[in-house]
Amino acid sequence: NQHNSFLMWFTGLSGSGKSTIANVVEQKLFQKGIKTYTLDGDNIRKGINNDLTFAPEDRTENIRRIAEISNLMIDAGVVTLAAFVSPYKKDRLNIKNIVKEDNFIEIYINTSVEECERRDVKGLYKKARAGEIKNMTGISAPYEAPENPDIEIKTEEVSVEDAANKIVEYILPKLKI
Ligand code: GGZ
Repeated sequence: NQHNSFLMWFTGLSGSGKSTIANVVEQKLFQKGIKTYTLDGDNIRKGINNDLTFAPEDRTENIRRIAEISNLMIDAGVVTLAAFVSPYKKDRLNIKNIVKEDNFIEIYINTSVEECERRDVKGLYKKARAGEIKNMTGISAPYEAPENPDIEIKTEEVSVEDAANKIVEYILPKLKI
């Protein structure tokens, strides 16, 4: 009952659906008896990275630390999911210098900024428009979309369930259970 472990990295705008899809993927892997853990803003930015802002250099450091933590989790045999905006191409590339490239799966949750702003689950886009939040990705800070992600999910066209199934089908052969 040993399996490979690796890092599934979800990138996309705030409100794009990264955590929602990651959580369903995790449920499906749990049903198969696979040990997983999800890193996201809730457990990282409120904890170990609570010293970091959304300025570009702090986002870079945020992603670097998350990659190092993910590397430890992989070492421990855990299939790791990470859901972070991670808007800079160079920061995402750097993950592959920390986690072995073969162990890194990039999943682009592609939701337009118009749709994220329409959903505005946390009211952050509204605050950004009002100038109450600086450096809001998609509004006042850039998002550099992946050019060659391993998986791309267009959430305006695909259901959460179908997206999660697509991701699970992609990774099952890599698990080599
Ligand atoms: C982007 C922000 C910002 C700004 C607060 N820009 O939808 P959420 O709330 O839960 O996800 C977003 C989260 C982004 O943190 P990350 O660690 O993923 O960002 S990065 O990878 O770029 O370091 C959003 C909230 O924090 N949030 N301010 N200005 N998202």
